[in-house]
Amino acid sequence: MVLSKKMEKALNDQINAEMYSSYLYLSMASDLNSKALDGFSNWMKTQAQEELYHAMKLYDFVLERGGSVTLDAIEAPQTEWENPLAIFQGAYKHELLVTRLINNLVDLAIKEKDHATNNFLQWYVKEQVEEEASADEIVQKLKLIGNQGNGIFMLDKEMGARIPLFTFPTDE
Ligand code: OFO
Repeated sequence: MVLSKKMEKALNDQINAEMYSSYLYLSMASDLNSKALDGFSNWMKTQAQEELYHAMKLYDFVLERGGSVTLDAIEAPQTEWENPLAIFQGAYKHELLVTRLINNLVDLAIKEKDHATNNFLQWYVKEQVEEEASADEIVQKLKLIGNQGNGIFMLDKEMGARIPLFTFPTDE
């Protein structure tokens, strides 16, 4: 069964949303870096890589189902935030929005009786539970320790240990 035009458009929109997530997190990573929080920045940069992976998974699925990928402009993200807590609150809020988008896609797949797309999207449903939880966990920790002092130094170290999904040859 080939993708319906409506489903194809909705999946294309989701590719754009995931690319935007990647942009947003890259922008947050840059701001964290300028706040001398290299570990937080590393965590966020890795998150941006994950979003690119989410987009590429959709991209491959659309093509596999005989659809076409039409890339749209990616909105420019915010560039500066007040403090790390504001950044992670923003990331958490953004993930809540992405969960709503994924749920809408599932609703459409069910409405269209497109079982293959519904099955494919379940990976994202599960992933969103993790995405929300990991952003919220950092928000809660930042609320406990505040935006400066020893606590943030320790947490920055912990977040610096997150291993990137991929590295570039120039990194070696
Ligand atoms: Fe793609 O999960 Fe975050 O946005």
